[in-house]
Amino acid sequence: MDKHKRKSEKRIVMHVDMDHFFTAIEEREHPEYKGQPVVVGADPKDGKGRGVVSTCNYEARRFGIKSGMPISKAWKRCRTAVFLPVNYKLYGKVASEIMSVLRRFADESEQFGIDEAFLDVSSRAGDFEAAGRLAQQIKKVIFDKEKLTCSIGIAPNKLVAKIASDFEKPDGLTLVEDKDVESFLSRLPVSKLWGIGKKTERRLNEMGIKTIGDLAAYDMSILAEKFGALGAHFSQMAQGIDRSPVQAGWEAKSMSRDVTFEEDTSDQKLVLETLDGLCEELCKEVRESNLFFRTITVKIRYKNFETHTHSKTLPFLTNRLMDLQKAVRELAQSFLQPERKIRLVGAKVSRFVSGEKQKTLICS
Ligand code: TTP
Ligand code: MG
Repeated sequence: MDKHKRKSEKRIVMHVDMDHFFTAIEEREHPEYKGQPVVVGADPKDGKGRGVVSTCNYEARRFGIKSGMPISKAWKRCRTAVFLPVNYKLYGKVASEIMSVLRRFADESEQFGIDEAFLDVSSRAGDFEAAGRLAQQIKKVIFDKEKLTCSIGIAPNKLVAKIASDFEKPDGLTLVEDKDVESFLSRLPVSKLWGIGKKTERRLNEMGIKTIGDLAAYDMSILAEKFGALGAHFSQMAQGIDRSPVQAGWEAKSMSRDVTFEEDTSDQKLVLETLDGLCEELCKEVRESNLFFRTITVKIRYKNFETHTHSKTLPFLTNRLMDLQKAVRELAQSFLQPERKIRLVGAKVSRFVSGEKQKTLICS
């Protein structure tokens, strides 16, 4: 009992995140690109290209290029960059090799995105010093095996570990022990916290809350008044409190595909058929990963860049194309307006469970 209690009080969680993942793999495969700005994403077509940047290396980031930016804008910022198409198959293969290495180093592991994972190393490491040594070892094994660097954050929970892994990127290692959580978080902007996006950040800034320290010190009852149940959650996060477990079986947080049309379109048939195609690609990826999903999201970006998403959670887990296409078409119908031209459509699946876990769910 005592032992249990100690263990749950003193958690040591690592967050491992690969550095500029897609472009790092491209540089590894093509050493001649090293040192040059490299961008992976849609075809820039001399500034006329549609679609977005998936990622870029740190040399390209110096020109202000970043993930999600229109590829035409990236091209204007650095015309001499090496622009490459996305090679999902290769990146997926490298990611699964890295994940299998990481699993060996953890009591529990949880893949959280294509290039990131949480590792619970509480009993493996015992204390932060040993966890630091373990992290160095992980970095070395990944580099020796894959010739890729990663950044690691070590903290008492997932929330702080994830912020820590981003703190000294690239090739970083940041340890935040229990006693340092408050001072580590206090000067960082509130946008570093999970779920605080641009809109919420603006609202908080208007209330005079800029840093996580400001948020931690803010009157909880006012936060609850302004943000409802989320208010208390924000306050907890700001104090560095997060009890969510590192949970094996819940693999990548989501898988998505999107397409930017060559020309903005109001052709509803084309939009729906394009979504059908995206569903096929997604389903293939989900099945190859031995996963099942429940939540489906459709994204539509209109000509003026106004972007809407609609989601639906099914009452069952599935990986059937039919279920996905039906849900996606239903969700898309609510966006389609004959007079509005569409620039981009996307489909995403989330709330995964792995095939292994699905079996236990069915049996139990
Ligand atoms: P990230 O880990 O967010 O980014 P990164 O690894 O490229 O760079 P960093 O060193 O800052 O971690 O995402 C992992 C991969 O996911 C990234 O290489 C490309 C892909 N990705 C997209 O395709 N679109 C996006 O908007 C983002 C953020 C990532
Ligand atoms: Mg990364």
